[in-house]
Amino acid sequence: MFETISMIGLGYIGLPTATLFASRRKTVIGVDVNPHAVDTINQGKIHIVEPELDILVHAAVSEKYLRATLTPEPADAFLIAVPTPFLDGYKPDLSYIEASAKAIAPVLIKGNLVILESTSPVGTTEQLAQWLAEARPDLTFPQQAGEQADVQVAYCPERVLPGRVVHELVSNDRVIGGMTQKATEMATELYRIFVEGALVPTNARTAEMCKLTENSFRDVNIAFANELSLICDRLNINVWELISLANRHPRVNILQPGAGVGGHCIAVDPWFIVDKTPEEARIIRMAREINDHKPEWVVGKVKAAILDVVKNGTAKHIEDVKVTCLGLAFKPDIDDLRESPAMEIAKKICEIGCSVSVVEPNVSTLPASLKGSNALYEDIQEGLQHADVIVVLVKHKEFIAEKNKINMHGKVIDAVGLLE
Ligand code: SAJ
Repeated sequence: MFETISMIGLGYIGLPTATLFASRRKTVIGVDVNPHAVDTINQGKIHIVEPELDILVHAAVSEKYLRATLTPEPADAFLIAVPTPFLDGYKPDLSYIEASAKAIAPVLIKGNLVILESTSPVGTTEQLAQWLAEARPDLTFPQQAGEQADVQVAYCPERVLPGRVVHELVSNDRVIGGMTQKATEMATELYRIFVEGALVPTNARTAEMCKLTENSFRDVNIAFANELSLICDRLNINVWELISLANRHPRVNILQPGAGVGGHCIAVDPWFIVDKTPEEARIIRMAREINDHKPEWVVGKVKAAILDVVKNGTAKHIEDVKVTCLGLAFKPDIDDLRESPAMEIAKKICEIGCSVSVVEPNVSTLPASLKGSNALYEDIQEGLQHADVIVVLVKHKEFIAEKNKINMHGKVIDAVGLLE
């Protein structure tokens, strides 16, 4: 039934998904608005960093199962995996989904299946079907013709972890939320092509909420850990020891406090729930606020440590104090600096006017957003040398290896429990 599959959006989710269909000998047409991505993929290379993906893309392109293009072409199924960021005031921005709907509408034919994969506020799949119907009054869609619709529409979110995308796309269970029973059945058949995990049927709205719920659950739990870290600091208790003790209870499993919550998912998705139900989503909103406040709290600790150094006479002026930031990525052992609380903290430390050294073993130079600041890119040994204050922002394996050395230096503000 599905021989030609079109993937709209060839990013962190779209490209691996397209490639997995291609690896099962389906003809895949990948569509992206970025000419650089399209060219790179057509050369059998990748424009993103993800283990195993380069080999798969190379094979899929050279065997002619995968091809990238800027404009959609007819296919049996269309999957949309485009960004859904938020605008000012945490309002969801659905413009990429709308643009995708308008781009594929002209090539839709009777019997097609359209699947939305992008993380979206509840009701977006219905909105997508509406955009498609407006563009193609000659075809019927689920909101008009239900099971008999010419084009069926479903919501099927991914739940993969960056760094493990290829493996998790195949093995994770997947929620399949059709706007109709027919859409759910068609989407199940489609994903069965490469998914080995369970394909669990539901409706589109529940599937949309399920994705948001998973990431909000994690955000609320991290907020609990971050709040504990503030409470323990005030009460002079070691939060890492406290959590490890409490976690010995058979029904307690507290997550780890950190420098804040970064990435493009957990720090964004809960706002989609808050936006729809602001009065009810109280704990979800507060968790976001607690996690967003954590970088500022860490900066406050650094400021206090700098003043201590000046007061103790180790340095005469603030500009003579060397602060070393260990880690800039949004989580351990990756090179992704976007939406990173560690990065936000490093920038704010630069504004204090002290001398700043940044150590990030996963990148090779000072990141563009720190260029023009007083930050200096150093390796771990240089960074530790003459450091008056060390701020541990990410638990990279390179830092764990130097734990003892870090502990011996100056004043350490350990936001991630590296020294524990
Ligand atoms: N973090 C903590 N403490 C913890 C765990 C994480 O502070 O105990 C921080 C990390 O340092 C990082 C942030 O949270 O800054 C998010 O990292 P993460 O590893 O929890 O998650 P992501 O954003 O890489 O991926 C999440 C995953 N969702 C869940 O675990 C519920 C992934 O499965 C989703 O597919 C992904 O979001 C997504 O695309 O939505």
